[in-house]
Order: sequence, then structure tokens, then C-alpha cells
Amino acid sequence: AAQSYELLTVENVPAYIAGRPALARLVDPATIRRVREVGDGNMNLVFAVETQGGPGVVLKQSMPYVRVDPEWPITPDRNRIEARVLAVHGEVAPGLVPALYDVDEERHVMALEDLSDHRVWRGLLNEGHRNEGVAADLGGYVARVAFGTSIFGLGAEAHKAAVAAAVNPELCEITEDLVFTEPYIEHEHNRILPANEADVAAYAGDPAVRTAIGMAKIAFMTHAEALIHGDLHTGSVLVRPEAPGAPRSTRAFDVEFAFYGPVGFDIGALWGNYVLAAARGFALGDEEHAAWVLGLAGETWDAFEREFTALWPERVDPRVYGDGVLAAYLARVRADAAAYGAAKAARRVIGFSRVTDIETLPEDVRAKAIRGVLHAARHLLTAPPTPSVFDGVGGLLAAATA
Ligand code: SR1
Ligand code: MG
Repeated sequence: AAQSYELLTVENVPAYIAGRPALARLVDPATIRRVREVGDGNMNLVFAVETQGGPGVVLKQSMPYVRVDPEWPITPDRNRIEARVLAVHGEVAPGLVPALYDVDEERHVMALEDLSDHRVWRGLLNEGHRNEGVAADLGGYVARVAFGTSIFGLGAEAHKAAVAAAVNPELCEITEDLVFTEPYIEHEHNRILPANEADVAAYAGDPAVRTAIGMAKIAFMTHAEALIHGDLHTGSVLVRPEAPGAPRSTRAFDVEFAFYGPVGFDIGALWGNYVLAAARGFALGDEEHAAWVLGLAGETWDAFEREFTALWPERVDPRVYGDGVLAAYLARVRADAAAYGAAKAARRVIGFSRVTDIETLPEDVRAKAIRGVLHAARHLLTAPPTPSVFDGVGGLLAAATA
């Protein structure tokens, strides 16, 4: 893809900072001690800048293509879109996303709070750490965004303007393809172990699964409920465990896939990634860790419901949106989350963009974990969407990985 602006490098970052007054005020270029390229996501360049004795900063730059596949063009304007969403989420959910310091729309760079004392949650889960409270923090984050950016928090007119200002068609198309389409068709992106061919055929070929996925895709594309994160997997969460003198800190980051969509998609992304982490635990014989991970689904949900319900009295227009609406709305979000959780887990074991929870397992163990994930996904998509539907997941994962 054609590129008309200079990309950042470890070498040119200090000069870049010196040329941005808002940044140079924050980070004196003369004190820069080290610049590291730390991006390990699929999409962007990320640099961590350390200084002598002062705060550091993180720079995130978007190229006009996907980082892991330069032949795949994608708008670099995703950087501006992400920065805008980060500002909105920082308003409605303070302390739960990184602070935004600067946005450069010409070179598609944003400057963010240095969170190098945090770690990506997926890595912590893979290592067997049990960071209490993180799943609930994230339920609270989703609730604050779900309420604050919705018709309930904004009212009709502001909600319409916000929907119009937040369209993100290219990134949404990636999700539409990678999550809802490619795993269900023959596609060059799909990678299936010989031992899992029958499992994938049984899952993706089940008419009930296909109908549920089709319906979930329609809702994803048309239910403009709130300015959702859009990619809230455990690799999009930074955690600083509680330590003497430092409280726990949980931050959702990488909001470039944000758009006005169904709230259940964010809860479901977390649930789907809990399924993947638990499948790893069962496959490695650590049933205790797997059970703890599966308990996170209830913690996220309970915190979401608690926070959303606490915000409910502030809603715009209680004449129509009474408490019956609250109960019905929450029930629908939970049912949506089950379907999206399934879709998000299944895509990570069939299609493009895999996760370390599964990929770092030895092949024979991995095949069992994938089988468990597909059984769990099929259950979440096809069982009646009762409040306890997630309770069936543990048995299916355990049986497949025994
Ligand atoms: C082109 S790869 C896109 C994927 O990476 C992100 O993590 C999202 O999950 C997206 O589907
Ligand atoms: Mg990401």
C-alpha cells in the first residue's frame, strides 16, 4: 500500500518528540534514555520511550497496511479514530483506559500514557497468575461505556450524532470477515490441524451454529447501542497487580476496532477469551486454574450488571425506559454475549490471528484444547440462552482435554 508519511523508528523517535510541542513539554527529549519497539499486535507500530527521572511515553503509529501482512491495505486513519474513542472512553470510564497526550493526524501517531509497570493480561493468565478484581474492573468498564455512550446516557439527538461521528467501516469489515465469515467457509486464512478437521467440520457445518452466527453478525452490523471497544480480548488489557503502596490498575487498550455496536460484543469478547484461557488450563492439567478462569465470566457479568444498574437512575427519558426495560435489556446483552463469546473463541482456533493461550501448547495437547473450545462454542451458540448457559463450558472443556 502507498505510504506518504515517515514511519517512526527507534532512531527517529527522539527527534519526533522534539518536534511536537505538546509532547516535548511532557517528555524532555534531552532526558530520553531508551526507545524500544514493543508492538506485538497485528496492526501497528508501538514504541516505549523511557526517560531519566521523568515520566515516559508510548507512541503508537498506524501504517496504511496491517503490520503482520503489509500486502493487506487498511486506512491509517484508524489512529485518529482510536484516539477519539480513547478520549470518549476516558471521559465515561476514567482510569480504565490509558491517558491520551497527543494526536498527530499527519503521521498517524498518538502519544499515550506510559504503562510499562503493567503487563498484558493474556500473558499473566498463560503463566497461571490469578489477578483478582481484573474481570470485575472490565465489567465495570463495559458498563460505563455501555451506559455513557448510549441513548440512556446521551439521549436521542446526541446518540445519533455520536453514531455518525464514530463510523469505522474498514476495521468493522475486518471483524465481519475474520470473526463471522471466514471460519465458516473454505478460506486461505484458516489453519486446521489434521486432528481437528472433524471437529471444525462438525462445528462450522452445524446448521444451528451457522444460523446463530449469521444472526450474531447481523446484530453486530446493525445494533448501534454504544461506542463499544470492539476487540476486548485479554491481549487488549493491561494489568498492574496490587502491591504495597500501589493499588491494582486495569486498563483496556487498543480501541481501534471501536464503533457503535452491540454491548454484548465486548462482554462476549472477554467470555470467549476466558474459554481459550481455561482450555489451556485444562489441557495442561491445571484444572484449578481453569476453574478460576471460568469463574471470571460471572465476575465480569456481575460487575457489568451492578454498574449499569447503578447508572440506570441517571438515564435520559425514564418515561419509556422503565425498570422492565432494564431487566429485558440486560437479559438481551447476556444472550448476545454468549453468542459473541462463542464466535470470538472459535475464530481464534480456526481462522486468522491466533492466540498464545492455544498456539504455545504442544501439537497433541493443542488439538485437544481446540476440540474443547469448539465444543464450548457450539454449546454457547445453540443451547437456550439462559443466565446459566456459561456453566456448561467447564464440563465440555474438561471432557475434550481429558
Ligand atoms: C488483521 S488481524 C486483525 C485482528 O487483530 C486484532 O487483534 C483483531 O482481533 C482483529 O480481528
Ligand atoms: Mg489489538
